Amino acid sequence: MSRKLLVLFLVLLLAVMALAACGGAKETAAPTEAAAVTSAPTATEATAAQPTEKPAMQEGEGMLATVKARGKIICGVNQAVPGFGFLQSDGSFAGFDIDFCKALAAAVFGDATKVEYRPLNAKQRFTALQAGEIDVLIRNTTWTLTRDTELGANFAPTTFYDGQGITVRKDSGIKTLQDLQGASICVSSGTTTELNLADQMAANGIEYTPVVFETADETTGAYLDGRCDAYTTDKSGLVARMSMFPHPEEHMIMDVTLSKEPLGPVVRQGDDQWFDIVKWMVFATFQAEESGVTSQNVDDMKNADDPNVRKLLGTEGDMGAKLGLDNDWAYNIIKQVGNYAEIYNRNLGPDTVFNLARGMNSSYVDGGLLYSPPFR
Ligand SMILES: N[C@@H](CCC(=O)N[C@@H](CS)C(=O)NCC(=O)O)C(=O)O
Repeated sequence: MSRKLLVLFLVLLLAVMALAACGGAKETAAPTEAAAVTSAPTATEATAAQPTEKPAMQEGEGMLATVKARGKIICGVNQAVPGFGFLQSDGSFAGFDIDFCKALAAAVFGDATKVEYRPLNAKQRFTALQAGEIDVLIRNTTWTLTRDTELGANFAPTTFYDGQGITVRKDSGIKTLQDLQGASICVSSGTTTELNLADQMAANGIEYTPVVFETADETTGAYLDGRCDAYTTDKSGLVARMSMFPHPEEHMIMDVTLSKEPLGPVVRQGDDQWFDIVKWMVFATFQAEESGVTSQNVDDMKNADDPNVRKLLGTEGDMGAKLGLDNDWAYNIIKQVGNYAEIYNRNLGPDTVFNLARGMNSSYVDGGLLYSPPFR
């Protein structure tokens, strides 16, 4: 097959896949192998940022080399969830997930600003990842077996342990799942949310009508317009979106959790070095919190006696070189973006409108689930 024909074939294949993804609850995306080495345009590009000088993935080249040659990381993000991934009125992106994009840039370039953000809705994200349009997806994405296998994704450590919840109007009288018998429920397509809802309602024998939309704006807009009795997504998303409601005090998050939603960064399968870099970028933020290293004291901590801290910060050993990075990669993350607690508090902590309790998202030393393997 000539190159032209091959490109045409891939474009058609991706277009068909994108259409299929719009169809229903089952999650679909292009086969990884065909898509991973091409930068052929897909349905996602209509809403994505302008094409970059260099596509995300070059054939026969590792991701780290590709990213370094380009001079920035292309991070697939959310633009509609305040506190996590949000496009602000000045055109900049902010949030917990956004800070992990910055941390990756700090690790790779020693400069947290070297990021291009690609806003993606739920359905677009895996196609964009597989097509090589983004280097990493950091967008309230749940780790599931299907995504880890059939969707050709590799999941870095969970950065936010979440669960699915339901928002209703306080005056609706709805309190339990059973109260949703016969209700209409607004939900976003291409999400675990849509699938969990179907499973949980069926398991509990509750008849309901899903009212499905592509974006958070449409989903919450329909709920606020009274087209649904309830609105469901990750609890983090419920809190985040409620902060945008005209009258948040009229709504409440029900005391039910429909699922486990471990959220974290995702890369394409097929590049172990890049996967390692993204994993250890996350671990560096966990370890820094555990060891008491912050953006404020990181310079002094370089001279700490603790061998773990010395290795983390590159005073001792060659941890960076093992990842293909400079030895001050983790120092740069902590100095420029902060440890996990700093990232959490900046975006979601007591001084924000969200004021989310750390709960499971605490270090294991504080009874939470965040645990870094040893830096050695
Ligand atoms: N964590 C779930 C849900 C993630 C998700 O995309 N949630 C929607 C509902 S709030 C969202 O963020 N939408 C933002 C948008 O695309 O406008 C998943 O990975 O499937």
